[in-house]
Amino acid sequence: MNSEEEKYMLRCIQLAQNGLCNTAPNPMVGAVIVCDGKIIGEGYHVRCGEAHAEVNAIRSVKDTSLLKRSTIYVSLEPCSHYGKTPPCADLIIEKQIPRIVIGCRDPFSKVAGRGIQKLKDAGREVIVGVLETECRQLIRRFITFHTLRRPYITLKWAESSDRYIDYSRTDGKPVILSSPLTSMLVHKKRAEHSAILVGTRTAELDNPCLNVRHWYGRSPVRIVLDRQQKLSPSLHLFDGSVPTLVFTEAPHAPLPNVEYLPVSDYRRNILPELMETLYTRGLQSLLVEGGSQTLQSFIDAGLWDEIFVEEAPHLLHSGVKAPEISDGYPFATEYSFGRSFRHYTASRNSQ
Ligand code: AOF
Ligand code: ZN
Repeated sequence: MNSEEEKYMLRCIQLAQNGLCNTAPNPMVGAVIVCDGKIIGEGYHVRCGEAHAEVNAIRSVKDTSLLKRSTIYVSLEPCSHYGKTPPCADLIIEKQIPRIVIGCRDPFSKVAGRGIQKLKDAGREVIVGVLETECRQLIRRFITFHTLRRPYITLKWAESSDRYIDYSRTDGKPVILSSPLTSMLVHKKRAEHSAILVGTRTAELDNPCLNVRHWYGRSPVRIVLDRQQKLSPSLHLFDGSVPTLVFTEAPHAPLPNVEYLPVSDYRRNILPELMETLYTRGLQSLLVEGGSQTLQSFIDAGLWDEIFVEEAPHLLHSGVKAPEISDGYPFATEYSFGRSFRHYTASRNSQ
């Protein structure tokens, strides 16, 4: 640990992570209030629509007379606008907190530096950029959404040790490569995303539910590509239990909780149109679960931010080849739930 400031900022990040799964489309944010080298208040943004981190941290302080000589640490620039809640910068000014240490700037166009300016204009000492990389990493989905105007994209698949994917069928039966424990991990990932997508073939052959069952959390909006209306309305995806979007040229008869989005020209690449729709709908993150062709189209278009590949200890010898990531792309190997995962991170996220 390099400094006192980094220590408190790390605590902000820890607190913020409690909001994982509940803050989207808002970012996860944590705040700590320090007086005379002691933490006197802590808070984080619990859920979208509710109080921001700074508000919860200030509320938690017992002796409010101490605020006048405290420092507030916050992982994200305090907001300056009226959204679902009033501006945090105004509250900090009103409570006469003299010093503000910020992890990173807010990329949201209604804030984007105005929170910092407001605090400086009120004569407060403002320090920006403590553990900046870590604070940006914490809200990478939010940053990608607001700067690239598309959801943060995670691709995920399981492959055999000879690089066939789990949807391969040698005798007409599905081959299950994930273990019960790694399925839990998949459900955890689902709960962390706003939307989940599969291609036509996977929807048809696997009949997945794509909901969160083996973990705590909300099920993401389901998205299926079905250009030529091949899919049967009796599939789990159309059971109405979770909002579902279908990208198609030929809508089915209406089904409850299923929305059909027309694709304008079937020869064209569907992905830019898909990105635009998800952006307009405020769906901040997308998990793509297959199949191989759909995953490959995201890779080829450069539309991904993270990739998780579960390596199963099976040999399949034949089937559908796993997607290819260009040679020499760096990855880290992670061990979770007794299995090995290759984790690729697109370099643009560290910029
Ligand atoms: C902060 N502290 O804890 C969070 C911030 O609609 P609202 O009022 O909830 O505002 C949402 C925006 O506020 C969000 O897009 C982001 O720019 C900022 N989030 N700001 O000062 C927080 N969660
Ligand atoms: Zn705020």
